[in-house]
Amino acid sequence: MLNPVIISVGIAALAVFYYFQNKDISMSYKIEKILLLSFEDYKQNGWPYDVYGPISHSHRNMPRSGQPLGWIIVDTIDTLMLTYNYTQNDATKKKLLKNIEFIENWIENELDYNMDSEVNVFETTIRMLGGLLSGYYLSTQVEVGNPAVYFLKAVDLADRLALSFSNSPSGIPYSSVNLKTGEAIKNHVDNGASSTAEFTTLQLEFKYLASISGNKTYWTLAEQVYEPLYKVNDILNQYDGLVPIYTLPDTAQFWGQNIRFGSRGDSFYEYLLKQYLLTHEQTYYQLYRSAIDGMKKHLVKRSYPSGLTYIAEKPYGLNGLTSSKMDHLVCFMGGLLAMGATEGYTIKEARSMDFWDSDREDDWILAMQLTHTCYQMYHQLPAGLSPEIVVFNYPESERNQYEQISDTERISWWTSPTEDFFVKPLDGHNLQRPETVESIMFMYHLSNDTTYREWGEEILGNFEKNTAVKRNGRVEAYTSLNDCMHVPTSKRDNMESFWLAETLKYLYLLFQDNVNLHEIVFNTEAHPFPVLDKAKMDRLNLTTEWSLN
Ligand code: DMJ
Repeated sequence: MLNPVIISVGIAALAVFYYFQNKDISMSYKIEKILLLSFEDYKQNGWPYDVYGPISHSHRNMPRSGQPLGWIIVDTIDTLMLTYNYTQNDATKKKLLKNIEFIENWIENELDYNMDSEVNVFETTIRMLGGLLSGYYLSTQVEVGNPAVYFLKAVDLADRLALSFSNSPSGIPYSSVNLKTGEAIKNHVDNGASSTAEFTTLQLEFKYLASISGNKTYWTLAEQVYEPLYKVNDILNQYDGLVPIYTLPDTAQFWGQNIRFGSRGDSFYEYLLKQYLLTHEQTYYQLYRSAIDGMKKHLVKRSYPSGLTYIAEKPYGLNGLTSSKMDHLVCFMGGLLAMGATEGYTIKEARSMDFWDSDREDDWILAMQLTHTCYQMYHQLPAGLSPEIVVFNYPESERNQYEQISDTERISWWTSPTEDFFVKPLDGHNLQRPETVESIMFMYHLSNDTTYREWGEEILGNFEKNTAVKRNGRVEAYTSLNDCMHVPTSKRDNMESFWLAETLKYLYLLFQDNVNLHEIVFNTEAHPFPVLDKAKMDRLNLTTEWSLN
């Protein structure tokens, strides 16, 4: 006879299981609706322009030629494909299919990169080349889309972007290129210096393209930036693996000493690890390791009074004063550290693997702490959404180590309820950025800890409540905010392409169950590429072509 206690425990467990399963399905459905609403509003009122204001329906293109680059369109295609693959709702699937076909037709027949305009090489690579390449990859996987459309357009664009490397004596590309004439153009300000994160965030895209096209030149070009950069500046000895945010492309020398994981520094670190994850080249794990060790030594700090962990800045070099400012952009680091520690396996699996060591254990703990801090940057704000930049509080006894915050200045800053951080009046805006939900998505799948889904649900709810554009009481779109410190929120008339490419994609993936993080690598704009096949790399002779010795 069955024991009645066992039967009731079994029923209770089943009820809990169904509750959570249904909850995740309803979260998925909610995100699908937000995605379709955001995209279809753009399609109706902003198509095919690069910049779109969902409040006024204003729109414009970025290049001076006036032609569209496909900024929002190409950035969005793979989010639609992924959602098409996962959705369990037939009506949603049909709508997604219609939109995917509409976009694909436009890319094939209208999008023309032969435009007499100067574009930023980094932004165009991560968003447009990245979007086309993941469109190619997913259309070979999910039974929707024609891979040839994406592949041919990707090759055409990459060949134009590759000309940015042509004038530079050091091998580091200039920051812009004219897509028609091929003229490589230096940054017009900052003494012509390129952002260090920009020319070190092309490698995933160019290496993946080399592997699918069989053309090794893409690989060689993208990789050639590292040897001069590391050797000319002696990064491992002089900078403990860290890098200032500007580099002069002609000489490969750093320009200035400002070191940070926020804007212009961020994805330098991201692509060291992600190259290793994509290609398994050991050199890049070693460079990543030295950067993370340098970060722990010089930049990881705790706030006062609660001890929130954050990554500080060194605006005057490693021996100068510390700035306790942190950009929201830095919030990708929780997910990156977690992926670096586990290589995409769950923490339980990773801890029993040969590669596991005390550095990785320490990286994992830091990943949890940083993700918690970034969640607090949402949770403590009146709008429940993070501002662009926060400044962390430090104890009076450590004042001499930090750039000083004067008491008179501080009076005009917003103070968080726990007093751990402040927001300056001009830094309170929210641009629908992805970095925190990106880390939350990685942490959930690598730990299976449902707390991360709860945080994601809270953040999504706040986007819904506080960024919705309403007309006659009906939600028509979602937009950026002028500030997160006051509710009702003051809206800013711009929808960023990464709202569709990244923020909604990462939120959606947070609530899916089959996300295999050791078979794909997301580029810095959340476009997924498959881990490269070793045998194919050997066949095409795709290997690391430099060393530090
Ligand atoms: C995106 O374009 C990319 O994630 C980039 O690496 C950093 N900034 C934005 C999103 O915030």
